[in-house]
Amino acid sequence: MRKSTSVKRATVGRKAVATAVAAMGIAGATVLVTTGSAQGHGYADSPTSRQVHCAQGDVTDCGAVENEPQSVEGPKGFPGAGPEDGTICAGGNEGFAALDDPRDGEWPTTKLEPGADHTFSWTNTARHSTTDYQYFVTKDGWDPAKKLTRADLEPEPFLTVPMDGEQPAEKETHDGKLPDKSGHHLIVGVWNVADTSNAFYSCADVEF
Ligand SMILES: [Cu+2]
Repeated sequence: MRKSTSVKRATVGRKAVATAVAAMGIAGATVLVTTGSAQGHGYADSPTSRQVHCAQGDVTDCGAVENEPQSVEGPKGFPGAGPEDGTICAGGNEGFAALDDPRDGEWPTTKLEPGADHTFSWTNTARHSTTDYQYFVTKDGWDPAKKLTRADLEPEPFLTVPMDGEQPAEKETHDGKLPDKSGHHLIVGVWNVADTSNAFYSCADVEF
């Protein structure tokens, strides 16, 4: 199910790493104080996640995540463990609480065809040894004007990509099928790191 990375994309990815590392020199101290976690290291960009909208500036007043969309890291084990309800999109980080603010349901959405093939992608600025990637979707009747809770999500991920401890690519892609849904939903991407107790969380607003 995994797609190989083209040379061109890998080059772009490497440039992004250099930029992120440079930015971390400035922001690193703040990161350690606010989250206590290691500098971090990846985000979902297809479908477009909330942290990408914030980093690109098409959504404003997001706070710290605008400069470090790759740092939305929290405890792994979702949904049994992991970030608490209402803090899922921020990976439980108070400093990134803007990601859980429902903004009256006005987050920009990516238009998707229900049940269609989709290439999910992540930009990884540190290529942690990985257990798997998982993708969850909200249940029918989810209210986009409320903060996300576990009970809002279908209990099983609609896509799991096992990695067996492998390192992901800088531009990691997963071919899968979209869930058969209609209307505004949230897709929650979870990157479960193999050799730490953490995972990375990315919420994407979509319109089927
Ligand atoms: Cu990291």
